[in-house]
Amino acid sequence: MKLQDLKHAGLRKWVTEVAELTKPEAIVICDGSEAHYRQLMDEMIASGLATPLNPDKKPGCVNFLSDVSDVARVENRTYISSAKQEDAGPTNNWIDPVGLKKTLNGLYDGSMKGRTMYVIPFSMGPIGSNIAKIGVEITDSAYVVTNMMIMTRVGTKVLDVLGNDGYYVPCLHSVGKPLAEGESDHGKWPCAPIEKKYIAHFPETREIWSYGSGYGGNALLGKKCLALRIASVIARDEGWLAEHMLILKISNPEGVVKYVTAAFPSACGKTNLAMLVPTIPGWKVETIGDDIAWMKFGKDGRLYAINPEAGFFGVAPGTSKDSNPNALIAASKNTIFTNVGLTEDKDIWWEGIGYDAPGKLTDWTGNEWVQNKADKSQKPAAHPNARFTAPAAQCPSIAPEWEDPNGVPVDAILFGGRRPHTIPLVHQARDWNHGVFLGSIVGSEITAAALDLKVGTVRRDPFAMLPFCGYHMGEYFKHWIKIGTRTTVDKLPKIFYVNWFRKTDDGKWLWPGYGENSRVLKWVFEACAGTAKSVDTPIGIMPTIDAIDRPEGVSEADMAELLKVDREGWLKEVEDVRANHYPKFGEHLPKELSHMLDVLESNLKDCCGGKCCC
Ligand code: OXD
Ligand code: MN
Repeated sequence: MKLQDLKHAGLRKWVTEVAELTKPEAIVICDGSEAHYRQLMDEMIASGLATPLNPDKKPGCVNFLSDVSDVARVENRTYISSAKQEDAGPTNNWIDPVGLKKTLNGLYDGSMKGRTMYVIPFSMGPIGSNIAKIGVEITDSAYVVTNMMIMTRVGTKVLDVLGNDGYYVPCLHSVGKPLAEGESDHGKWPCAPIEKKYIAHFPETREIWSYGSGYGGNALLGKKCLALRIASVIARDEGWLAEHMLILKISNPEGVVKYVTAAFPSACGKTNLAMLVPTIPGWKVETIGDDIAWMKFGKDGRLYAINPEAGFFGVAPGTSKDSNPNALIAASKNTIFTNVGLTEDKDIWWEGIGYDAPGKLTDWTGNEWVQNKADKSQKPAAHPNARFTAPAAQCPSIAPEWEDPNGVPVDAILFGGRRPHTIPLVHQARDWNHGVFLGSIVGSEITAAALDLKVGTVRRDPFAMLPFCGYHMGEYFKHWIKIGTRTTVDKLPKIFYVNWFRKTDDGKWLWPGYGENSRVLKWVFEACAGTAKSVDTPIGIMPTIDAIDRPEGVSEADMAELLKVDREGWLKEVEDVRANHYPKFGEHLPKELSHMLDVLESNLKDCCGGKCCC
C-alpha cells in the first residue's frame, strides 16, 4: 500500500509532513500481513540485527540484542508536556511543550535518513470495539513494527475502521540514528545516547513523540504511552478507567465465574498472577490480559474491562515451569526475545529459568558466557529486563472471551505491592472510597540499596500508575472517587489489597506465592459471592483464620501472622502517608482520602482502647 492510497486525508497529511521532516529513504504503510512480518524479520536476520532460534526448539522465534544504553523504560527521560506544569502534577517530569517540540523537531530533522519510515495503523482493543482506540505509529524501526504486530492489532483492517476521517492518536517514533549514504547499522541496535532520548506526551493534543530509544515501552507506543499515559487523560475526560492492571477469570468447581483485575507495581508478578495455575482442585484461572485494563460502564451499570493489547511483553528472567508454565508455552513459538542468553544450539536461557545453563552461552552483550555458580558476582547471561514478546492467543490459559469487544464485567479489583511487613495477605475495602484509599497508598518496600532510597522504606506507587498517569495524580484519585458515584453500590467491583510478599524477621517467605495464590483468589471470589468467612477489623474486612486453606509449609502460626492486624506497623503506615505521601498532592488530594486516613488512624487507636481484635 502506498501513501497516496491512504483514504484518511488528515493521516495522509501528517505522514507527509513527518516524512518531509525526518527524510526517510522510503515509506511503507504496514498492512498487518503475515508476509510483511516475515519479510521484515528476514531483513533483520540478514542484516545481523536478529538471530533466528533453533526451529526444532523455538519455531518462528528470534533474539535481538539491544544497545547497553537501551535496555528499559527511561523514566527520567519520559515527559508529560502539558501546557501548564500544574496539570502534570508532582510525580511526572514536565517540560514546556513549546520548547520541547522545538527541541524534538530539531532532532527529528533528518533523523530517518537512510532508513525506511513505517506507518503502523493499530487498534488498542478488539478492532471496532467501542472500548478500543486507534493509534498510528510512525517509526523507523522494523523491530518496533514486528513487536507492534504481536502486541496490537495492526493493518488495513484498522484503516477500514478509521475510514476517511476517524480519530486516531498520532504516535511518532524515531530511533534517532540517521544513516549516512552507504552506511549501515552493521547488525548493531540503533539508538541515540541517553541524554538525547525523549519519551514525550502532549496530553492536550493527545500526541506522543518518542526519540532515541528502540526498546519496549519507550518505542512500542501503543503500550505505556497510549494505553496508559494518554488513555488515562482520555478516560478522565470520558468517564472511564485506563489502568495498569491484569485481568483474569476465575471459575469455581461449579463453573461460576468472576472477573478480577489487579494493579501491582512493575516487577511484582502481574504476568504470573494473570496466568496462574491453581493448586486448589476444581478451580480454574484463565487469562484476559497481563498488564493493562480499560474499564468502561456497560448499560447495566457494571464496569466492563478489555485488554487493549494482543500480546505479552513479559520479563524473561525468573520465568520458569514453576513460576509461570503458561508464559513459557506462550513464548515457545513465534516469539521475539530481546536480550536473553543463547545456547550453542540457539535456544534461549535466562537466570531463573529453572535449570542450569547448558554449556557455553552467548550473553546479552554478545560475549561468550559460562555459568559459574561459585562466582556470586558473575554478571547475568540475560539482562534482568530481558523480554519475550509473545502472541496472547498462544497462551494455554487464555480465556475464550479475551477478545470480546464488550469486555468482561469486573467483580473485584486487587491492589498490591512487595511489602515484607505490615500489610496482611489479603484484606477487603469496606466500600469504594476505602478501596480508592488502598489504591492510593500502594507501594513496595525498597530492598536494594542501589536505589537512592533508604532500604526498608516504602516507595509509594499509587494504583501502580506512578510512571504511567498522564496528568496530576491528585486529580486521578478524584477521578476514581467520581467513578464510584456513577453507579449503584451493588454494581461496583469490590476492592481488595493483597500481599504475597510477607517475610519473617529472619527473611524467609511466609507465603509460597505463585499457584498457591489461588487460595487467596478463592477467598476474593467468595467475598464477591457473599459466602466468604470474614471479620471486620480496624483496617478493613479480613478472612477469619480458617477462611483460607493453608498450603503445605504454612503453619497455623504463619497464617495468624499473615492475617494479623499489625497495629504498630499500620500506625507507622498512617504516619508515613500523612507526612510524606499525601502532602505531595497538595490541594488536589481529594478530601475523601484524607478522611479515610483519619478513619484508619482512629480505628487503630480505638482498637487498642478496648475493642482490640488484633
Ligand atoms: C512493564 C512495566 O513493562 O510495567 O509492563 O514496566
Ligand atoms: Mn507494566
